[in-house]
Amino acid sequence: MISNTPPTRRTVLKVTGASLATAVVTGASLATAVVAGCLGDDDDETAADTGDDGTDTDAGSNGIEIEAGTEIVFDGYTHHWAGLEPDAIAGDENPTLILEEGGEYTMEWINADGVTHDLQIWDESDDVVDDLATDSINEEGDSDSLEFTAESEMVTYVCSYHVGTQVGDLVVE
Ligand SMILES: [Cu+2]
Repeated sequence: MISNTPPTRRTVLKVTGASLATAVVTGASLATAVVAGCLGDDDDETAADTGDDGTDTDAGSNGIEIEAGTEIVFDGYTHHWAGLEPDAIAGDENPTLILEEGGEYTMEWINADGVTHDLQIWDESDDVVDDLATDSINEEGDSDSLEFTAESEMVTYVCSYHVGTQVGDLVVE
């Protein structure tokens, strides 16, 4: 579809927008990611821009911005965290969450399969941040939650029993 777009004025406008890396992330929509991706085909200048934004574009296509003060809720399954709330993550498996640094959040999980799980927030060394770890729960339907202030060192939310499957990324910015 982008091939129908004259690479003139529109491109200039888009490049201006894309230069705000946060704009891509803020959009957090597939449409934004597609626009950013297509920019790379237009000319060298925009290709360089897109290169800079490569990781942001990926985060934007997968990551979901969550406003401070939001209660985030997951169903905990052995094979993934299933988003329940807010609506933006409903039905998503292990969604990447983009949080506001310094913002207060609640993250709740519900045992959805009767297997033992917990919920922990890890830094890049796979260490628990600020003792943010719930109890282990093996009763289906039981839940626990964490309340925390988003910090940049937080990089994953994970079940310590199923670190290979039940893990999602946190982007704090
Ligand atoms: Cu688990």
